[in-house]
Amino acid sequence: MPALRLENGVVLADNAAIAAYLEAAYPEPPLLGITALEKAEIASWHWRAEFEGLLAIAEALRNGSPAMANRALPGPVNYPQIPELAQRGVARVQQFFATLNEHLAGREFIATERFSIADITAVVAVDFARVVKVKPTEQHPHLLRWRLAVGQRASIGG
Ligand SMILES: N[C@@H](CCC(=O)N[C@@H](CS)C(=O)NCC(=O)O)C(=O)O
Repeated sequence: MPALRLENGVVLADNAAIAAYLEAAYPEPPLLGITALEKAEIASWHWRAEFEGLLAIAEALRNGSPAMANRALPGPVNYPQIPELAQRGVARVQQFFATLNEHLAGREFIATERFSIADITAVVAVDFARVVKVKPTEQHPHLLRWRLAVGQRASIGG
């Protein structure tokens, strides 16, 4: 997961490939930035949401959940869980929440002045973190305000 099957039968099976395809096929509204600097800023925060957010959650979940026994990494090869990585993953998710909260102080969006793929991936990470029992609290007022605002969009929800 994920996978997108196109009308011509081609299956895109990577998030990065799907995002690149959708932006090229449907450029309005732009989600990857317009100017060179916007593209760089969005790519940078998108990378952080994936690596510091989603991969930290995956580290915690895949190394801690009995349902993921022997599935510590995705893909065709089985890898055993390392319990210490589950603990480290939770700590990394908490750090990611703190980083996002600090970054969002006085900002409407994660990157640039417009909604972008960085907001989409960050929402997914913040919401998905509940599977490892990490949720935004009153310690994250800027993160909560941003989550409420982007949740007004029909494509995201509260
Ligand atoms: N190449 C994919 C990998 C995504 C990925 O790691 N997906 C995980 C969870 S969403 C998965 O497929 N897990 C199934 C498994 O572990 O067998 C991408 O970057 O989009």
